[in-house]
Amino acid sequence: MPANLTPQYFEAEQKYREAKTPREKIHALKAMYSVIPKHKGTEKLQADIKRKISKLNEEVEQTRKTGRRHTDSVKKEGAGQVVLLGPPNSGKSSIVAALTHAEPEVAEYPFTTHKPAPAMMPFKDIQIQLVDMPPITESYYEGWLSNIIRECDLVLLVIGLDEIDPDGAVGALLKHLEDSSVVLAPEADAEQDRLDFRTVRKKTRLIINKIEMGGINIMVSLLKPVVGDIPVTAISCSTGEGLEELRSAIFQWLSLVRVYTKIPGKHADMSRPYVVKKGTTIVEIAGTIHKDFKDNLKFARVWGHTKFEGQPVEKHYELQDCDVIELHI
Ligand SMILES: Nc1nc2c(ncn2[C@@H]2O[C@H](COP(=O)(O)OP(=O)(O)O)[C@@H](O)[C@H]2O)c(=O)[nH]1
Ligand SMILES: [Mg+2]
Repeated sequence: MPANLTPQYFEAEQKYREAKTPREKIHALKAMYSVIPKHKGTEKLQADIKRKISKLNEEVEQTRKTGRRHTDSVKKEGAGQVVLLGPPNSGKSSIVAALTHAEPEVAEYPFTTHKPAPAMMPFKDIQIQLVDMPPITESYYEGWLSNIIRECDLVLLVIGLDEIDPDGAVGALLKHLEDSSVVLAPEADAEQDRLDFRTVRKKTRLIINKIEMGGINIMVSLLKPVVGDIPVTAISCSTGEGLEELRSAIFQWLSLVRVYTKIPGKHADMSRPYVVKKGTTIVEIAGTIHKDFKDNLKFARVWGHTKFEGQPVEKHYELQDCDVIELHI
């Protein structure tokens, strides 16, 4: 029986042939499997793909156990994980040094940072994790970087005003990521659109560093064709300009709200907020506070963004930043 393979299949197969790391190969094989016409004529091929995937999975697992790789993930801590990407010397480590208490190596020679380095950025009463990453250039990219980017909540794409070939450098970076099925975009995919072996879109902001050097407008117009609608923020780690604004912007970009709880008749506990995604409702947060609360929530009162202090709200009230909530079970 003829296989009748489609152009999509051959395209996916081509990607498989080009894939370098086991993870990239698994990814490409999954894509092949998803587009292969499912009928008797392709049964052997389907089985073959599945066999290859499971063999590669074993390989990845083995490497993970023996720990030959740097790391394929950075343990998430705090309210959100933000990954800094860019060509060498753009100022990624300088930003992390300025916004956290970490002391990453900052140097004028490239490739100072060669493994992901997480550090905590304080913002008001919460902490956000920044992950300093090795640089990405046309000729330098390691597949494991994309595994980390895949998991993060926000990407900061950092470029310095002294970059000689900014559109080339950013273009090369985006190309490497796209080859690993990661697309940098103004907004992430909606959760329900995200499929296992589909490309992920990561929410990204372009950070132009070293603005005290001048020439920001030219830089923006050079980068526009490459980054499209990704919004731009300008800073200088040398003068400190824009750094505190960047700190709060990161919180805004993560779309988080801080919520405090209060027991009836007592003062609110302002020591430690719950941090949840914007759009989370009161019944959803009740479920995270205690699993029984979700089903037994009678009503709630809110201090903060409601019209009246302590106003009773319905279960689907969307929490706002700094709301104080009192759950009645
Ligand atoms: N003029 C200027 N130099 C900067 C600024 N931020 C960082 N640098 C310098 O740029 C070089 C590379 O910085 P680094 O943070 O190591 O870049 P990374 O390779 O992206 O981590 C260092 O010499 C820094 O001192 C800035 O705002 N203005
Ligand atoms: Mg660095």
